[in-house]
Amino acid sequence: MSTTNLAAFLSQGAVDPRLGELVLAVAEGCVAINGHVRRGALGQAMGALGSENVQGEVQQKLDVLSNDVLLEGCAKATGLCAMASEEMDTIHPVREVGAEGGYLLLFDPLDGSSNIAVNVSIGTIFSILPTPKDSYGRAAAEADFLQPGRQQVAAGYVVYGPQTQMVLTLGAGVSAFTLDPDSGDWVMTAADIRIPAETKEFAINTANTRHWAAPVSRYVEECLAGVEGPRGKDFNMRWVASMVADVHRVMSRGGVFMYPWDKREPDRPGKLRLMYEANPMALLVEQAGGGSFDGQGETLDAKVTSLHQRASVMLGSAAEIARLRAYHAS
Ligand code: AHM
Ligand code: MG
Repeated sequence: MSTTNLAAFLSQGAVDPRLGELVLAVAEGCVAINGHVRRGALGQAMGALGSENVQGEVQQKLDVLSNDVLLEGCAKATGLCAMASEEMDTIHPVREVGAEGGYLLLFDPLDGSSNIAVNVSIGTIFSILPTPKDSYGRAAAEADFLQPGRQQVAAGYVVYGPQTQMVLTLGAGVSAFTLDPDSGDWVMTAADIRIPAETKEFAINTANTRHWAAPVSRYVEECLAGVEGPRGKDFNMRWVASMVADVHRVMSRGGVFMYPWDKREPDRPGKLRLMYEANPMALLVEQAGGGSFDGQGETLDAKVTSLHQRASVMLGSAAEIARLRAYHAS
């Protein structure tokens, strides 16, 4: 096991020091969030707030607390120009974009909110975009954020599970860091993570079976048919209902994670949000040799029209995503 810590990893030659500083600020914020998560009912962070976010979801105390931690902690990163979050209607400006450009940070501060009360793994998801050239010398605007996921210069998540781990890409491979509870250091515990191409596991909320589109139904039915079916092997189904935990399992041992479009709200592309859920996860999965698909094309190429845009999400092992893509095409 390597003992490279996150700060040393980020200070390697090719990484822009201001990007490294920003990722470290996110990581520090996540240490603070981790503290609140670990204290649970012993602290002040459990329960609902009574307010709703821009998506009309009831906010938990931990959602808002985590958002505040990241807003305050990341603002000190000198290259950061503005932030956006699942929990805020509009962007949070930090400083004007300098002559050499800067960064935009997006996050879902506390993913898997429905699992807070039941002590099941939850997480933080983040995405970092460059400021567009035409923003240099002025304050960043919301329109500056509306870049396809392909433009991300970094993406990651932290899972608050039995261990607290950060999985990170700077656009060239994926590494994992485990938070050492004694030293408070993020210690590199996996480098060049590769998602196995083949799998026997899928993750989807099967309570929505009757609402699915035909290609998704076909895919799941074939998995369920097991060794007697067209796949010729038995599958396992897993659904934590925290995207971070479900994607972390895919990262660790392969599989496919789906929250696809369904017929409940035909005009809504999906439940999950493109910019701070689907895109960062899609970049991580792609960098680990997997694939992503939104029912039409690759998630990372999806056109972005609004900050809180929803997306149909299918990601994981390359062969499974290719199969889902083929089913959607036929
Ligand atoms: P959140 O960001 O408000 O926590 O919502 C996103 C979560 C994902 O983590 C998870 O995959 C999904 O919602 C679970 O949805 P459902 O309860 O419909 O299964
Ligand atoms: Mg979320």
